Amino acid sequence: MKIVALAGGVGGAKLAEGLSQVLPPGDLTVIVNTADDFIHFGLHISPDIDTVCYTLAGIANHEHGWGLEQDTFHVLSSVNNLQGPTWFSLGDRDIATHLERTRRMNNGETLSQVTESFCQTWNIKSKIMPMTDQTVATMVHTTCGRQLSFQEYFVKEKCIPEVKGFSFTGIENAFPSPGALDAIKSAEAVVICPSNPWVSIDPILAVKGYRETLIIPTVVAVSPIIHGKTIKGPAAKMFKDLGYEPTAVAVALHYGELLDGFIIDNQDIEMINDFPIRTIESNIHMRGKKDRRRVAQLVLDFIRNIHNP
Ligand code: FO1
Repeated sequence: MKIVALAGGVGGAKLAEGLSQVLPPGDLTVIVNTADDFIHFGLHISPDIDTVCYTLAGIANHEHGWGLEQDTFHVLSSVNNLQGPTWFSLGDRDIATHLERTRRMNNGETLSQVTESFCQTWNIKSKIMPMTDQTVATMVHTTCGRQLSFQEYFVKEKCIPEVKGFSFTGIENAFPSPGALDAIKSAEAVVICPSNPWVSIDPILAVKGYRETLIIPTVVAVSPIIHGKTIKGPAAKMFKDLGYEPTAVAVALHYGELLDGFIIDNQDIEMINDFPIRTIESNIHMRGKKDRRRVAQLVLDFIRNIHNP
């Protein structure tokens, strides 16, 4: 069963890894948000691409969800001694990824090409592709009138400023990565991972071509909100800041007509009749590898059920 997953960082990576466990090698394509990418110390950092790759390669830091397992922070500590910026924690081995990515991109390789090559090195069997090879940057507009780059908002300011909206700089000149639309057209289904709808999935959908192509396959989403909260990240706070109740229903309404099916947590069972589309409930909290496999299997069974009711 050929599946395309749309993913952001930690939550998306967990389900993508589960899907890679239950699907035959090569049947999974993960299209990853790159609007969190930024240049830091002159290095091209692609946090969500790296989180998805490290997770599928089994080398992600379990505690944080991002970065590499057992990494050290000697470079960051030396930068600190020199009074340089340390708000973004780059591990020593993680820095090698950014150095080599930047070197290759400065030599003319695209982010897709670099990602494909890194995936081969890390022995990742699924296809992981950036949403676009062009530069797109999420800007967070705050109620006090400031405009922050995503990592400034997320890491430096710890998601504290109240949000009034988002914009994606460069989106009008962005195109889907080579092969991304073909993967969607030939997929039996597209899975929207439990990633942040506002800043992980919306940037992907805003790249011209994706939304129109998603009309072709069956599209199912897994709720990133369980019982009014997100497992990780600011999605629930963003819904609140923007004037919505942070619920699984709000997520489904946000995606609207794009969806053919939706999966919510069993803690939200009381709202199961409030959804405008076919919805199932289960335990969707992914604490470890087994959970990711279980939720991925649930997603595939749901898709089969939509295809053969
Ligand atoms: N997130 C943090 O909250 N603090 C950090 O210092 C941090 C460093 C970092 C380094 C490399 C990387 O690939 C990701 C990193 N992240 C960090 C996570 C990242 O900023 C966010 O998870 C994503 O952008 C949101 O999906």
